[in-house]
Amino acid sequence: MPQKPIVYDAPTPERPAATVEAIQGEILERLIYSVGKDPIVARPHDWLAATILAVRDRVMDLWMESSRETWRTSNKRVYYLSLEFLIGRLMRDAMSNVGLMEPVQEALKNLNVDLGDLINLEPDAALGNGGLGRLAACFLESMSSVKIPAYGYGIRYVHGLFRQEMSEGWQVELPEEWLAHGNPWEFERRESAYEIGFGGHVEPVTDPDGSVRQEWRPNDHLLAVAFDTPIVGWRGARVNTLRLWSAQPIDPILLDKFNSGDHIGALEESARAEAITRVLYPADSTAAGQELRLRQEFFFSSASLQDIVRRHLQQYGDLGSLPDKVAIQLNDTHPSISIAELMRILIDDNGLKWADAWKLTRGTFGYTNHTLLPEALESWPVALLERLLPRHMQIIYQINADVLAEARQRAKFNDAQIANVSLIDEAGGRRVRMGQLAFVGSHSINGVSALHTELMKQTVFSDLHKLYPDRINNKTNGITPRRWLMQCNPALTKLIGERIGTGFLDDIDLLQGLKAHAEDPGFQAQFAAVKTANKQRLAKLIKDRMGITVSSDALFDVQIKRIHEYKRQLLNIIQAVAAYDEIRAHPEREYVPRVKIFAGKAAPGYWNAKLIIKLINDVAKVINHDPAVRGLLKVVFLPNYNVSLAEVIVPAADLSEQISTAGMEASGTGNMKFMANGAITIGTMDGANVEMHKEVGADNIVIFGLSTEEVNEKRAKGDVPKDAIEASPRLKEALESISSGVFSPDDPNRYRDLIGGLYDHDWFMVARDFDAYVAAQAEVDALWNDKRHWNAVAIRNTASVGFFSSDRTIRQYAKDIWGVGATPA
Ligand code: B1N
Repeated sequence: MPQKPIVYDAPTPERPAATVEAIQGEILERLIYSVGKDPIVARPHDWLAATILAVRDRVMDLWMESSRETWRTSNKRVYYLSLEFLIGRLMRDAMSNVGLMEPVQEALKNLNVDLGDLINLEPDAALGNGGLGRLAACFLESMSSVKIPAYGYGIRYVHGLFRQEMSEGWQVELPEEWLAHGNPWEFERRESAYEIGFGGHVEPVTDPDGSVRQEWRPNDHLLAVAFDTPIVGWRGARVNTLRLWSAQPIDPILLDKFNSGDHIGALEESARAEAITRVLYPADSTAAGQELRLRQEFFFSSASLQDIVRRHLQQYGDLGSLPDKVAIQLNDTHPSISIAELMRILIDDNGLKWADAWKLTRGTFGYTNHTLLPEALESWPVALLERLLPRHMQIIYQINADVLAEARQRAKFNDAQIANVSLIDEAGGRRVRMGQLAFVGSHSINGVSALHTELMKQTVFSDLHKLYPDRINNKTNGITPRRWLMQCNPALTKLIGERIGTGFLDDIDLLQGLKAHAEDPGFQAQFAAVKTANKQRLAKLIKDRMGITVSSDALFDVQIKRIHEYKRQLLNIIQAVAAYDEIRAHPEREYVPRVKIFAGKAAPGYWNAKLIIKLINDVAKVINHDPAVRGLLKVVFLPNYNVSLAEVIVPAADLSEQISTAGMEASGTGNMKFMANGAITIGTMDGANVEMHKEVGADNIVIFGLSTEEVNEKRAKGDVPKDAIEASPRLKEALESISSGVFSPDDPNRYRDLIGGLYDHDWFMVARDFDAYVAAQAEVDALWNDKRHWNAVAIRNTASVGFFSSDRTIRQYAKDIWGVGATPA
């Protein structure tokens, strides 16, 4: 018997104003009644949990109000599907966005607890690898801030991105344990569970009316259970939901096996199911390729789609209005099997006709591409899809047949073009190309910077772009200024407020007002003093963690990001070696004291990336201990880079290294964080650097190196790097010292192949860009020596960051792709 729903429409009980007293009472109440601890014996983790719960209660009020409003107004909802959400800590973000920082701090002080200590105790939610996952986290915060009804959908990995430790300079990966102390932010929703199938076969079934339809009979089932986390926007504008799926067995224990004595076998199903959401794949900008990864992708796509369709039917009762009420954004191709899954749900489960289902599907999906690197473009063997998702494979074949017919008939494509747009890659074992699937199943395909979007049109999607010329559009990435300026740099935020008023907190473009003060010596001195204090904090962290003393008077030169050959940490460290050689060869010259700071993780299977980490550490050991250097140069590799470490490093940076090979970094978002915090960028004309150059002006950024066209030309011509090396004695000397073992006396051949690659092909143009990079660094030195000029440029960077707010990005998605309202800028 279905139960009559209980309708309760009274408002949430009023909560007292957030005074220190009230908050103090609420924290104590949570400590006693939710954590179950007496204040006398409570340990730091208990206080953390109690504080989060008290903050969460206040967020809950807004959360209820937000979801009620969406039901009431029938506004369109946005669903952001992403295999990664690199959120970091949540407590400070939530407190700051709802204006609880001060009362909580005071309340805790009265209870003899330091808020700063608690903040540092909260584990990072590291459910992402790098930029793509962090972008999803910034977008969630912005969607709440500009009042878009939105849900993030992803996976609740038990283990987020691995913890990185160093063993004699080598990266070692250890499991990450963010859930070890429980997670007070999340709500388990046992009632929101969906069955997910794999394998089996497809059967035609005849309906009573005589029509035949396909039915998928999976032979392997498990459950997706929802865990919800509230995401609160700036000034509590709105609270949206991040819904993460956890895999659980349908039968937690197989009793017949247990009873027959097979105690391990009885748990087999449980272990197999839970394996799906156990760990995040640690590959960034490469396709993982294993079956478990495809299972993860389908698992969370299917659960999300079932949830979306259920909610839509519950509210509207029919699926014809799907594109009017639902926008689904695919964060790269990882969730793109969703397109086939929605088709299956519409046709097989709900009886729609193919053509109608296809129209609804395309009207609903948008796809964001984040990389053009060939090794990152996902494709799955047809045989694997046939085995795991036989019905989806059928649907993909049918979609492909339709697209190819259209390409031949309407666009008169030739065979090469047909092969290009086909969803099936026939070269070397048949594979399904997920990029092509995502493209044809979406009404909008966007790149993440102006340059990247142009390159999409010219390269991977050139023929699909010819077939559907109005689909590709650009949405340059952004970062949330709340986390990446206000929260991570409160001193700078305060200073800016004193100078131009606090309006910029709500309208980031008002930062432009700082330009008028860029040359003001008084303001410069204050700006520089904030930077110095941030540098002292980082210097202390470096001392505490690494035992290395660095001076906050030195130029802090920072490259923090995933380790990848195209990002060219190698170029940076070779320049350090060249600078080291020069200091020793010419002790009489004047040098700008520098600290080169690196941090970043390497994919566990990416040998050259791991070797580059080892090289940085080997070089650091030699340079940092050589008295001839006289402290003019230090090299530091900070282990275990994550969001929280970035929040300390970014505000302390003088120089931001954004030096990828032109054409290879889709956007970059670290570049924007540094800009906000008044670091000057040294970078190539790549990704969003191009737009930063435009926004801040050529005089306020140091650009060097080959352009995308020049890189392509050199690659096409088979130009030899040897000439560049022979022409640069500095480079030659540095390369020879590295490859001959000067920095690796214990294993002189360690870097022979790595450096050999530069002589051999130099795919990433390290040798070809070297002299230009050295010249650009000399420009940086000259700027540093003219402190008034330096400070003016730094201030202009902060002043120009407005365009790179993720609020701007999200408003553009809302208007151009999703067709939903947002609060105006
Ligand atoms: O996405 C970021 C961009 O700012 C970066 O330039 C881009 O490199 C990054 C497979 C990726 N692209 N592709 C990935 C991540 C994980 C994975 O398993 C690919 N990450 C990016 C945000 O747009």
